[in-house]
Amino acid sequence: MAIPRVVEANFIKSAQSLADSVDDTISEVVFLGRSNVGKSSTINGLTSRKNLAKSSSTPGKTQLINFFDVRYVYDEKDWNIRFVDLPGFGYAKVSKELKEVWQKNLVNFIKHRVSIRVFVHLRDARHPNAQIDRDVEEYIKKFIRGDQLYINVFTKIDKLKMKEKRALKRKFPDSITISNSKRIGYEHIHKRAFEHIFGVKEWLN
Ligand SMILES: Nc1nc2c(ncn2[C@@H]2O[C@H](COP(=O)(O)OP(=O)(O)OP(=O)(O)O)[C@@H](O)[C@H]2O)c(=O)[nH]1
Ligand SMILES: [Mg+2]
Repeated sequence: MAIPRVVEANFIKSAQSLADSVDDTISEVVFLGRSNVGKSSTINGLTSRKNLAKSSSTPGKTQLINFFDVRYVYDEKDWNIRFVDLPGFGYAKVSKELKEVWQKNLVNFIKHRVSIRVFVHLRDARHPNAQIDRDVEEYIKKFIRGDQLYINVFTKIDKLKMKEKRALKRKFPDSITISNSKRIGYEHIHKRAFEHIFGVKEWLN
């Protein structure tokens, strides 16, 4: 089955808050989740670019809102989407004051940015019931608009045993599971986002 293919991805800008973000004319997919869950790695994996978004084993690597323009080709046509890499929530190693400013900017962005069409909530497959993630899911679902989609994506699936994978799928049947180290699962994110944003109903063979 033909799936949308990323042919180009470019970093556009880092912003501190909604106010200094880029224009809001392109549909956006935002990647949010706890610090170190793999947000930046997932953007790199989806775009097949090693260092497009800066990833690191040290939590708190991404400190700003980063915008990337992504061009897909599907059905011999170009389709444009913007990916947004966000700082992780729950990162504690900065001053309390700085942490509060970050969280305020982040919350304001996800609530009021009109061009967000898809929320990709990345969660660590090893800790599927983390309280902070449950709180974030509940929080987003309180203000999500009718034209926005929320998806649970479990990262680091390579760390699970077969039996654990099956249990995770049973508990979260609508979720997507991926591994950035094994580079698996990306087609499900591409398809789900694309279907929602562009209203694709049937996929080409
Ligand atoms: N085994 C495994 N490691 C992963 C996976 N995804 C990311 N990592 C590793 O996890 C660490 C954090 O990845 P990042 O992509 O920087 O995480 P982030 O969510 O962007 O982190 P912050 O920017 O700090 O919020 C890095 O060492 C990655 O190599 C995965 O699917 N499997
Ligand atoms: Mg990051």
